[in-house]
Amino acid sequence: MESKFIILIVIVLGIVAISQLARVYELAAKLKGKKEEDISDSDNRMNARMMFAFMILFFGTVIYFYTEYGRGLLPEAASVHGVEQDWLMNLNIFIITTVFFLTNFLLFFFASKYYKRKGSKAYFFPHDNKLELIWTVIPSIVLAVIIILGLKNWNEVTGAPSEDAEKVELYSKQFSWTARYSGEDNVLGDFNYKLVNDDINNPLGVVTRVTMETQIEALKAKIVDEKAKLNSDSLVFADDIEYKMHKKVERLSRVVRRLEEELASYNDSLDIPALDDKIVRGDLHLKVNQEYEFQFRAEDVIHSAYFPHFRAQMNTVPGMKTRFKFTPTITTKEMREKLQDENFNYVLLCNKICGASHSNMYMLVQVDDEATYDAWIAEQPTFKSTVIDELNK
Ligand SMILES: [Cu+2]
Repeated sequence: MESKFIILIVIVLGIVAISQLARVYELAAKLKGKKEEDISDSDNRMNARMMFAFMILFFGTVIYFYTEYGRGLLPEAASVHGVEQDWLMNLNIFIITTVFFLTNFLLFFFASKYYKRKGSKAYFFPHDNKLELIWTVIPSIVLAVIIILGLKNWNEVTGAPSEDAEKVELYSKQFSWTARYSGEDNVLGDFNYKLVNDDINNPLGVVTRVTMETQIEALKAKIVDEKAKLNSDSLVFADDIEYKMHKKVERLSRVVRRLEEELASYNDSLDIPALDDKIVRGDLHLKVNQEYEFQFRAEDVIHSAYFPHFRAQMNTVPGMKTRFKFTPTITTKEMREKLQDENFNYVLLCNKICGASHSNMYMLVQVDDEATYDAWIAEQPTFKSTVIDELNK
């Protein structure tokens, strides 16, 4: 830290010293009666050589950073589409790097080779249709290829899943992820944000008759509570607080009314898909070579579900469902061996700055072989056993 600070000071002072020297040089030239536009051949030659030296330094720095920081990139893609995506990324880097070296070489090489010499005259070259055509058409074709390949890859991630894709919901809120597996039937139970209630262990607002009934009772109790405070003789509130409390009672009453309407026309068969759902708050387990379709929801603000090792990312948005699919291809154990890192773990990160504790919003992801996964999922309790049976007691 300290040494960095000293280096910074040295650089700043160096720049100040150079600019002062240049100023002294200018003043000396003025005293000698030289005009600013009088540039000698030796000045031009000097500039030409500096152009060439700068090019070498510039290229050297770029190569250094490519090799130094190229090693910090992610390990090989651990999903089917991720391999293709990496190929596409490498193609882009290859094109960008080639064009970068080519154009910058021409720029600095020409500037250093064709500097002004005494008696030489610039060649008048205002326009050439052929050249214009070449540098418009070639980049257009290259761009079109990149964009078409990119769209193809995007469609693979967001397209319709195959029949045997397993459905998993990922629910985001400040500042955690909760997963819901769809269970034996591979159908996620319906949800309603009005039913989100941590007290009855229904953090995702899963819809069943009993969760609706319980939530209506809970909200009614809240309303009674709030009204009691408002009508109490011993409590006095400031006007604005009293206004807010009235508003809250109105809002809660509205929610209760809507839920009661929904309950009146509720069909009990809608309970069935929810019963075998499994809510998981610890690590997210995935089976290797199994296609997954993820459904995302957000409770509060926009978050983003980012699986860097599977090359997948999707925003999670309050009030709507988003989705994508991928197939993991390398188990955690295999990846640990490949990287020779005992502690390696796949992760699901939040990739939107969503608030104060954003950096803590992640979930470890375990990619298991079939037997390990099957044993794990069998141990996870169902929504029926953790919530429904409790509420029905
Ligand atoms: Cu977040």
